[in-house]
Amino acid sequence: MFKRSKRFFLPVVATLTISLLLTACGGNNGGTSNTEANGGGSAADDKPTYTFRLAETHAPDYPTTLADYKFAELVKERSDGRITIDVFPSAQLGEEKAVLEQVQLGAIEFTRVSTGPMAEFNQDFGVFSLPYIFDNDEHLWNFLNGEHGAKLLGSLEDSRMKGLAYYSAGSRHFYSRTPITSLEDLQGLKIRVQQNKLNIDLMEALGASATPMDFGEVYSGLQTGVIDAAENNYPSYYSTRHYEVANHLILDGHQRLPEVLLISKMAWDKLSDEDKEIIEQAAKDSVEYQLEEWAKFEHEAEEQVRAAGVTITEVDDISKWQAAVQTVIDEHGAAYQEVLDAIQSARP
Ligand code: GTR
Repeated sequence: MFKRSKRFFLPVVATLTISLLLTACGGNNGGTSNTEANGGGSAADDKPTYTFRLAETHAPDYPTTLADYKFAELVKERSDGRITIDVFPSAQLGEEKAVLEQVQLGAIEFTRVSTGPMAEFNQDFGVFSLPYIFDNDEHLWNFLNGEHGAKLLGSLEDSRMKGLAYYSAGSRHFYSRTPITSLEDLQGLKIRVQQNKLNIDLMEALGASATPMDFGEVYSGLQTGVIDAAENNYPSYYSTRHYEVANHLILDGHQRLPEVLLISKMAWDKLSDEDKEIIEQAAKDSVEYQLEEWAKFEHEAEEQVRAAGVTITEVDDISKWQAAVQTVIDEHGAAYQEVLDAIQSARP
């Protein structure tokens, strides 16, 4: 597994900022400068060629990154080589929140992100951050594959993005530097959360306090004690090596946040119907592959952290945890009532 590196992240961000400024100062007006540079009918049959960028926070061998590569490969193949999507893993183009801002501006064309930080860009996506609303992956996928899952992806157009597909991310659990074997052990802990306001209320309801922080800062945050704990799924816990610095895990499964593959609306609006169809279909066709890779890696990640000696506690009675966070549902649930009803009826 690769440990996320920030070494070449700063120069990339600086370059991006400069090119954004140049764009704002009267360069091309679309933000998809590669598109402009390479487009415009260079091919014999007068179809445009494009080179796009896709930002991914995870390491090159992580299941979402593998799916990004698969997606890019399908697009290349089906466009007869006209559309190239270069995948930039390991947060080379920035952390998720910064990337989403750039996607809105059209400076980055594609990204794969978690629905956690998406909530700050499109309130509808906040529903996924509500605690304990899905029983298992089957429940989640029944919902995602239904009418409301598609509607949510569609709603991204209001946020200057276009949702292409969901990927799997299992469920999230707490892990800490200090032993956590019960809800009581969470009391008073400083817990890193994804940048999303709902998470702040959620941590408070559990008796802890939330520290929003970029994903790439969590390892050192745990190592130096800036935070006591964090939460994520098995694959992220393993891939980032957070288990080395926070080796107590409690399997409460408070959130099941799917991942989203999306394109900037600015890039999308410039595409021909034929190219839109190629991209949408390739995204859909990459899902099965992601699910397979996810299942394999989730299993491997669990085995590896167990082998590394992490203390793992199963929660016998989750109703106590659910009762503790009922205030969050009471406070935020009304805004999502229709979707929550759909989630309820997607229960297998
Ligand atoms: C992971 C997710 C990442 C990132 C991360 C986080 O599960 O795949 O995209 O959002 O969580 O906690 O920041």
